[in-house]
Amino acid sequence: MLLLPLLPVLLLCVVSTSLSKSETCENTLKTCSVVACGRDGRDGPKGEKGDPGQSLRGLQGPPGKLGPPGNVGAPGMSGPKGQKGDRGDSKVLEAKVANLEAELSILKSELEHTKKLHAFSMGKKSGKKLFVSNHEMMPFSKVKALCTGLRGTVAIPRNSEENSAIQEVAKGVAFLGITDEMTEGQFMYVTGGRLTYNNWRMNEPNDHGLGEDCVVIVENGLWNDISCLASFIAVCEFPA
Ligand code: MAN
Ligand code: CA
Ligand code: CA
Repeated sequence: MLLLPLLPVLLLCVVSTSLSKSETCENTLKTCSVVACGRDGRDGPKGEKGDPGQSLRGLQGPPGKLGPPGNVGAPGMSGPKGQKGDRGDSKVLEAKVANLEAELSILKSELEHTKKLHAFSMGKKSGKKLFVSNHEMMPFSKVKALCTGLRGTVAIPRNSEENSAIQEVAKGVAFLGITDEMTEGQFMYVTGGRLTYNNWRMNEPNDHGLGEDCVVIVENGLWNDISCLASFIAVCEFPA
């Protein structure tokens, strides 16, 4: 029904196509709205890339790593001016030094005098060691610490005279600065070196019981080896 009005045009197209074989389909399309041409042509070339799409953006990612530290800044401004100092008068300073030296000289001679008086009061004999005791009983380690703290050492008799002096000062059983803690049976001075004088009691040293590595001077001035952990009178010695 609808084709009816187009019938003359269709007829014309079929006629013109059959009349000229060289006439292209393209040209035919210019003149004809409906065409009955030859077979389908090949695919055309690929078209240009299209514009980006309009779909939703993805979620924002996590922050990036901390960048490297910046350069050191320029030095700050200098601070305010300080208060005016004392007058650097060298004459005043020289006088102060002279006064201090004079005072020091007096103090030195006073100290020497005090030391002499003190030694005399302690019964110190000229050219002889000084043995001192507070008559306190304590283990050997405490005696050592006490004497070194007083810039002295534990009493050591190097001869019978010193042995008697220690015996008199101690007025009881006292530790001597002698042990065989290093090598059993080899008694040494705490200040170093092997014994050059001894006054052992008969049958001593015997390293009795669990062992005895310290030495005491007993009331009659004789020596006995004894436990270092037992407590006896502390006697310290100070140089002659
Ligand atoms: C006795 C003797 C000593 C020993 C003491 C220990 O007096 O065997 O040699 O040191 O006991 O207490
Ligand atoms: Ca011993
Ligand atoms: Ca003993």
